[in-house]
Amino acid sequence: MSEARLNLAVQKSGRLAEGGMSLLKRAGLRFGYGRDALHRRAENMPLDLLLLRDDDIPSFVAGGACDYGIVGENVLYEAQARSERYGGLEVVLRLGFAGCTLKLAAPKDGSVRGVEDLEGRAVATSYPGLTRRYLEERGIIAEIVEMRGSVEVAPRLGIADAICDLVSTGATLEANGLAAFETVLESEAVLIRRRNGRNGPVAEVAATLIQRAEGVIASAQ
Ligand code: PRT
Ligand code: ZN
Repeated sequence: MSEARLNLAVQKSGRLAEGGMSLLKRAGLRFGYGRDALHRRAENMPLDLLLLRDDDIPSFVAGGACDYGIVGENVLYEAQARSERYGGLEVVLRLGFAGCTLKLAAPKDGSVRGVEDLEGRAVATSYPGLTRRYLEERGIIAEIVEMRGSVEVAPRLGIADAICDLVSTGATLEANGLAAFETVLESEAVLIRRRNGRNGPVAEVAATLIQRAEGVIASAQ
């Protein structure tokens, strides 16, 4: 019955989806259809995938709807910075893909060159929890402007003096005349779970999955 199957949350589509599915397949899992578009059923292990927006994965795991999840550290730590609800989540394994860095950046030709220049200024970001905490720890009081996307256009439009956004190649910053001056967080895809998750057969399935994933990651290095 479904009670004895492990529920694993993965991103439905996006930068984590491909790497996540590839890892699971290299770990030997074969997937068929699930009972609806949200689910996929492993054919050779008692495991079901839930296909979700990455931002929803910490909620599903914290709430118990999923036992494990694959998510970026940026999304996990932002959730934890915002709410105590996520305090019971832990990283089981770093997965070695979807690497990126959350960085503070500002217009190349402007007056913001370092964190201390942000005092009394506005910072646009999709990561208000991590950004606020980073600045507060350094004694900087700045206005945080929360944006869901296109954060890099905020300085040009006069909405903010700086941004705090994910960077991988740096091309987006460059194209918008921005330069990074501080690293807030190094991130990669991780496997997460609740600290007090289900025991019994489901925990045994999880242990097998983790062992196989470790093997795949080690052989890729
Ligand atoms: O629909 P859903 O909500 O699930 O997906 P999404 O659009 O929120 O996420 P997606 O698929 O874009 O990213 C998922 C995860 O991939 C992120 O949470 C990170 O953990 C990781 N990741 C790795 C990145 C990047 N690299 C990245 N470069 N996520 C976003 N970016 C964006 C960044 O925000 C900026 O706009 O790419 C741009 C910068 O890239 P460069 O190469 O120009 O520096
Ligand atoms: Zn998202």
